[in-house]
Amino acid sequence: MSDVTIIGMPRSSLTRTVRIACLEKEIAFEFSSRNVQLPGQPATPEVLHSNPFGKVPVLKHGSFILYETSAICRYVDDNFPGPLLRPVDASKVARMNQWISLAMTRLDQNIIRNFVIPMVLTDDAQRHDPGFANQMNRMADIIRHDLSVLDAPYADGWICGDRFTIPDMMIMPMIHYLHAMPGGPGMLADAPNVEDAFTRFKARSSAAQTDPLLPEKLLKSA
Ligand SMILES: N[C@@H](CCC(=O)N[C@@H](CS)C(=O)NCC(=O)O)C(=O)O
Repeated sequence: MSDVTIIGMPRSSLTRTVRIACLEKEIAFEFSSRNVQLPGQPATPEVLHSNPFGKVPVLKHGSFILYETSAICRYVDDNFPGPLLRPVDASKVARMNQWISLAMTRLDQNIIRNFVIPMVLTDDAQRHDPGFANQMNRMADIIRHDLSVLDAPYADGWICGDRFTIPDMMIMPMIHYLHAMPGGPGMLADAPNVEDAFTRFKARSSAAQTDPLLPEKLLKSA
């Protein structure tokens, strides 16, 4: 039995990020969604016990408990043998940290919180409300801008060059959700290097093993 457990929700993109990090690092771990709140529900006592902010993912390694996606990914990379999830050169590590920060503070907000989640949670009547449509169009413009910025570094394969690193593990699950939304494939078509990276991401074993398997109903409703 492994002494590493990832606690989270199968459809949480950040939980997926840390599961991908563990798979890419080739470490044995358990994934547990037991007693984790359903989306939109208050945090459960079990989650609050591990993270007083009530969020997932959480990593447990023996008696060590860690929350915050970027901290977990770096811990996994730094504390276990296995393939490096970061570049080697110091300036490239600094660049990777830039992308990690951007993924966590901007892309997660713009793509997941301010576009995907409202699109999925809004019912048909609200979705056709002009105010909501305008807001989503504004977000789509911001996301198009963000993708255009990412497109340049992705010309090298992944965001930090030819190695699949931690920010890719954050960004690609977000792109997976974006791609499932109305207008998403069009936004990606305008960022062909990001689109190409997404195609290669889907072919990775770590991506297949963590696929959120979005139900047809959810996609149709979006
Ligand atoms: N800053 C945190 C954010 C974690 C977060 O917002 N997780 C979401 C799932 S992706 C969550 O726990 N949502 C459940 C809730 O808010 O009750 C991190 O980087 O891990």
